[in-house]
Amino acid sequence: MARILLTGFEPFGGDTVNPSGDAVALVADAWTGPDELVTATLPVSFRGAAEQMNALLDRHSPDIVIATGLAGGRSAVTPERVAINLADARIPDNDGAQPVDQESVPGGPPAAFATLPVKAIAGAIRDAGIPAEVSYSAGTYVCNHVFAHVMQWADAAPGRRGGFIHVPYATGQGSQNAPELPLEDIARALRIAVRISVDRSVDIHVTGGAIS
Ligand code: PCA
Repeated sequence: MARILLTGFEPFGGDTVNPSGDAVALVADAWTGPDELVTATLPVSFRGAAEQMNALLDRHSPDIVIATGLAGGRSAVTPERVAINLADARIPDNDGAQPVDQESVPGGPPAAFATLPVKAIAGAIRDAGIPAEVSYSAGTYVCNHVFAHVMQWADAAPGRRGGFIHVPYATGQGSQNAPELPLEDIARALRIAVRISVDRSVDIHVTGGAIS
């Protein structure tokens, strides 16, 4: 039996809702096991989110961590392939902090790959009729920052795996004609991501990648 930590985020940047936190709550409500699921909603704060994530990792010692957040404007559920060690905030976080060109993990490597089977996850979500694709940039804001911390933890000991999934706005929540998905589909996609991550530690060998 695996223990999975699944997190979402609070609203930020003028939004009153964040589909990542809402979808994680739906997954938690309907979870039937047998694997153990721990969920949390993180603050959109560089300092607070990293501190809370590190505390959750210490407290629960999960086998697998899947952190999730909103990428408003994306039309698909996007498992992220790589975390970069860079915090460069276009807007202040919810605490008013706005780091520029700082390392997320001081002294850490410039980048770290997710150790979730991102191609298999994207494929399985698409098979369920929900748009999904692997992404090669989680940005340089709080999501990437948390992702970098998750990967520092995951890469520090054998048997730990981690990654990040960005989700679109949920229906009725997108601003300025931004693409949206039903919240229940986002939750379904996250359930699939958990299942695939538990079932396979090695990704499928299929072509992928992006030109830009
Ligand atoms: N999305 C932001 C931070 C919190 C969230 O849900 C991001 O992509 O960095």
